[in-house]
Amino acid sequence: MMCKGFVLVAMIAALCAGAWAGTISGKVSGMTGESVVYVDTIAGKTFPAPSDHPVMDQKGLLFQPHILAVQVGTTVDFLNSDKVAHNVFWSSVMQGSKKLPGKNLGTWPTGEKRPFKFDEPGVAALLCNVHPDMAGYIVVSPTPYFAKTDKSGAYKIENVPDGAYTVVAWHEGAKNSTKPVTVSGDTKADFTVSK
Ligand SMILES: [Cu+2]
Repeated sequence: MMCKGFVLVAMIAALCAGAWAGTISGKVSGMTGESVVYVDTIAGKTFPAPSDHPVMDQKGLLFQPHILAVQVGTTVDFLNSDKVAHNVFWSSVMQGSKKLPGKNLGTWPTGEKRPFKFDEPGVAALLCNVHPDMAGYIVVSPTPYFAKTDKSGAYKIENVPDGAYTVVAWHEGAKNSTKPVTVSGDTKADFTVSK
């Protein structure tokens, strides 16, 4: 009796989980390389800031990774793994066409890292004033529902509650591509980006 009851509860739980949690997957095409796809701000919803600190490294005279996607509220640790001093600055944070102030974190030697908390969604184009060729991006998603594509443009965002959203595809040097997506279980959304 108890055993049957447990099985029933487990089945209901499994059915409910299937109905509530979906994925958004698809492909970003039009320009080559990685993009970031994220669910835009959801009216009336906020999310607790993540406690993990992803690292943006400066290594081999490159920002690594070239593109780092994080949820709003995340503290990023900027690390210098090179033998030379590096600087980190961004001249603005772009929210679509809206420009928020930038930041200069300063210049520091090998092995040291400096944290910075990204409190606003948007995109920070990272530069180093010691090495003008260095460039990287922090893409700050307003929601926890985001993913970086692979090099072919394929992406998958997991654990998105069923519902209607605006989904944005960001690509370096392109205009944002935005579309409404209604998530119900496994949902497909493809994007085309252009300059
Ligand atoms: Cu540098």
